[in-house]
Amino acid sequence: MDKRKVDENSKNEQLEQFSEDKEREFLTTNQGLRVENTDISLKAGERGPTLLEDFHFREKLTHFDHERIPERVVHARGSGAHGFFQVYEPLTEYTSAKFLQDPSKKTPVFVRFSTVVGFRGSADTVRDVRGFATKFYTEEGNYDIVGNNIPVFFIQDAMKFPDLVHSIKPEQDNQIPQASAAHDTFWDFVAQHPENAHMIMWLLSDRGIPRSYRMMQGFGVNTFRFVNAQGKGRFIKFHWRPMLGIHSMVWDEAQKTGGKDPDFHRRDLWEAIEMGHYPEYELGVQLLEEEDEFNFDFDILDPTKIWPEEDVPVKWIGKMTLNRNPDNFFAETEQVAFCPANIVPGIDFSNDPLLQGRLFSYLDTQLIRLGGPNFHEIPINRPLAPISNNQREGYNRMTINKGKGSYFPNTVAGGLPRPASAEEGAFVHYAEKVEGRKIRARSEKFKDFYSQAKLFWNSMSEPEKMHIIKAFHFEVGKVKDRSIRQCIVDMFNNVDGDLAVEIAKGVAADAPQMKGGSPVTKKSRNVSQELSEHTRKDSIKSRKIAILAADGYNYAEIESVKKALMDAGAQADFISKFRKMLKSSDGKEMEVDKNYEGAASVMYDAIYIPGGQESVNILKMQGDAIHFINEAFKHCKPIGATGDGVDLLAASSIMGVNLAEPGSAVVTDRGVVTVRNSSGSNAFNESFIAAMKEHRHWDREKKMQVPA
Ligand code: HDE
Repeated sequence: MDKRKVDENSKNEQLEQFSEDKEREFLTTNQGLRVENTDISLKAGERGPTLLEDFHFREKLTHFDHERIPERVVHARGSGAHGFFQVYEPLTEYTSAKFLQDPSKKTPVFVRFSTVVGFRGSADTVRDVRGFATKFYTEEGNYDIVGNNIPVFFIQDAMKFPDLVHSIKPEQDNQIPQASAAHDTFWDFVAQHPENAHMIMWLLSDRGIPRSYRMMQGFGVNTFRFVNAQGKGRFIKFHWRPMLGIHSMVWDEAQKTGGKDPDFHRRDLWEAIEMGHYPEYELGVQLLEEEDEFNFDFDILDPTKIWPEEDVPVKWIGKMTLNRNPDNFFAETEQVAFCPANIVPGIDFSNDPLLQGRLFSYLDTQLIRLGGPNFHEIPINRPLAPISNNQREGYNRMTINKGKGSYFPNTVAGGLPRPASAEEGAFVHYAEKVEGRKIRARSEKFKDFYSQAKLFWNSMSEPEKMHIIKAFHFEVGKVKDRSIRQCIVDMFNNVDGDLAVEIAKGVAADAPQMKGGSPVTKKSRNVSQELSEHTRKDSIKSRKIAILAADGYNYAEIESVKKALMDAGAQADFISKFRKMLKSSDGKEMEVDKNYEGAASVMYDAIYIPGGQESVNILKMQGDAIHFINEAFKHCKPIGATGDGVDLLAASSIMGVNLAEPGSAVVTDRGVVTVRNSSGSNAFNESFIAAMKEHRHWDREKKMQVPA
């Protein structure tokens, strides 16, 4: 009988054993000694030298001096959350993994989202791949899906990872730029590795600047296997899709947010969980029969390729809910150690050469980062399944192994612990038949670098294409070496000739001498973020709205709009020049949440301007208010105005958009929703909320530039 049991609360209960919030009355040393003073060091006389004898002073400083551990070599900047995972139906046909059998079972999880390139203190909103790593604390041991928000990778073989990372990190002479790929060494690397082409298309698309960790997909990237109890294996790829849909920022916004609120994604995740808007993601798998391994025009082991969903549909198998913020960032989010080799029976690896290298690298990196081989004993990393083996000692060993048995086989401990059989729950490697010569090579199909890059390009909507071209202009435009810029234009001419011409225009390079391009004409719907069926636009839950007003605003209008937004699960901040009580035209008072110094349009998903003649007249004279509106417009965000508030829009730089006339019904034009007489009117609220569900109104971008 397998006595291992796990439920939704198991991990929290385990963590609780290591948590400390009691016995806090007196300050003590690490030896438990109560101290009488922790502010002034022990000295020989009031003005004399500090004494070595002051053990409390020395302990306090020594501990402080050692507080830092090395940051992750990649994915240093991250944010974590606890939650649980529940499978929709038993997956017995495909896998024997126990946490995928019982829909009533809730398996605890810890997720860490991250950027890749930036240092630990870098901004969240940079253009980058996002990490999406999940640790499932299953009854059979920890299982980790260490994925990204982009389904392919830069390189095909783990051997190249150090080269890739060295090239994209800040340059080695001056450590510039921070958290950015926009520099010579990275694009030099790209130009010399055509296998990057597909990944670059994804990275320069809107996927590289997600609106929120709660609104991005996740992918296992590498090919894995499901193996059922009968030993039948199938190739799989993992997918996560957020229940809030997939949404992004615009580039100008992402850059400004990096300055105004570098913790934007961390705060967003934290606040959503605190408010009870628990982020949810469905887990899916693409399943491929072994007999179909060679039926594709790409190699299914190549991590620079997707399996188009039209060819291999995703089966959605369960849902993850993140419902608890960590208690201590360092103890949990910083010390959590993920590893793609953390596996359970029923799931297995493939020969994907990137994955094979990853299986080695993660454990190796923890040895230095977490200071030795016992990091599995750190509370966040402890499995819920009991650990029992003959590994001993090492830095920071916590477990007190009793008795004399520390080897196998033994007689001194009754021969225990002993290996288990498959029936007893042991992991038995999938008995894949492998033969070959020792060579440094990869299969022929790995060398098709451009077909899927073209598939990606074909699948983009018009706004998405424009964003990608602009991203090339930004990234490659920053490259100083002309020959590298030219190489990039020539490289992407192999993807699409028109794209190459457009890139060349913005980066001081020559258009290709002859327009080239891959002949692929196929599209794949879900590759596009805008057109994807996973991009849901059915809710404004947890979205943030800025209400701009000054003394003399129309109280009734604000109340009506605010209530409608709250009812729909959104939040509103009242913003004005000063943080104070603002008086409405009819003498009511409302407290300002943020002043213009502390708030910016980039922190909000939409803005609303209420009426009130006096308020609008004041705002018209405030550059900050006008800038707020222009910038939100430029970033394609929904803007609503009622009553005299419409006059403020007219006074801004927004042009070419229809605004409501006195007496007219609600007007919605490119996400700008206006009405002149709205007190108590639901029509405005409904239209404004509908505009917000769209997230962004890209049709503004083409012609309507505003100075902001
Ligand atoms: Fe990682 N990666 N990686 N990676 N990776 C690390 O492990 C590595 C790759 C990913 O929140 C490191 O603990 C190699 C692909 C995530 O803690 C390190 C290769 C994917 C995280 C490492 C890859 C990822 C890491 C650094 C190429 C998506 C952060 C710190 C073969 C499927 C996990 C650490 C967290 C972290 C190695 C490529 C995802 C050095 C050698 C592909 C989400 O071990």
